[in-house]
Amino acid sequence: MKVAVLTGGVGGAKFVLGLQHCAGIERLTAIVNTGDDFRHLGLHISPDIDTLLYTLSGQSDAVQGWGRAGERWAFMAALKALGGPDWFNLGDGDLALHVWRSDQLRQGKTPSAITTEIAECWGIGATILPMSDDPVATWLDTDEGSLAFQNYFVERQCRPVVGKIRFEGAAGAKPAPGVVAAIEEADMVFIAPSNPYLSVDPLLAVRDIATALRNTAAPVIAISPLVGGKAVKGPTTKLMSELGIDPDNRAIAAHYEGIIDGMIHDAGDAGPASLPACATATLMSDLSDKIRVAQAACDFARTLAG
Ligand code: FO1
Repeated sequence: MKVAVLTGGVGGAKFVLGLQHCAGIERLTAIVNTGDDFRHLGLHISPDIDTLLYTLSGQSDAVQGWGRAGERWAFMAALKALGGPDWFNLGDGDLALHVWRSDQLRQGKTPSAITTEIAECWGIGATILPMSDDPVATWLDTDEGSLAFQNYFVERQCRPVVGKIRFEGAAGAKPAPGVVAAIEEADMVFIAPSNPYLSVDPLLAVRDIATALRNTAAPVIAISPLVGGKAVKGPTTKLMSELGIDPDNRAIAAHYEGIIDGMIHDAGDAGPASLPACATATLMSDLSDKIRVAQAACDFARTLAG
């Protein structure tokens, strides 16, 4: 079975880890949001790609979700002592990845080629593809002005009230090599339980990705990020309220209309009435939860496959 999954952020990475352990998947391709990417201290940082690389290679900080387990922080302490910016935390080991990626980019390699090399180096079986090798940047128009994603998310801790979300560069961005083929060849496609508006919409803003999803004969299933009416982590429901959207699964299904054929949602929440849905416990605390949710998603997708 060939599986493609669109993902971004910590919740998405957990689901992809579950898929990586599911029986019967011979090819797994994760297509990852790069709207969160930014330049910081002269380095190119690609947080959602790195969260997935760390998670799938067993190196992630399980409590934090992002960054590496057992990280050291000598660089940040030295940076702070210099009066440098300390709102974005770069662990010593994590820093090596940003320095390496930035150097490879300067030498003319593409983000997708660099990601493939790192995934191979760390023994990751799944294919990890940035959504595009072209720059796309998520911006939020807020009551504090226009903020780049990481300034909104990390520096301002999602406190500003959001009026509009923009994906700069998306209109002219091409999918990275392999992205469209992974969707076209997949037997099932998943949209991971990532924030629909911040983590998945940048992917859908790349026209050829949205077209491939609309045209595929394979079932496309979204896993709702809501558990008990709230996102496990992050600002999903706060954002939905600010954008005038009811924070429930019906609204998320409507948001993905024309893209998805079904939804997996938490058993504690009402499902959407507009399309086939499967209720299960979707909280993914340990590895067995992640595998169980991923397996439920595969089983449900099979029931929808033509
Ligand atoms: N998230 C935070 O909330 N605070 C941080 O200081 C932080 C640092 C960081 C460093 C490297 C990296 O790859 C990710 C990091 N993240 C941090 C997570 C990141 O901001 C992600 O964009 C979000 O988790 C949304 O997906």
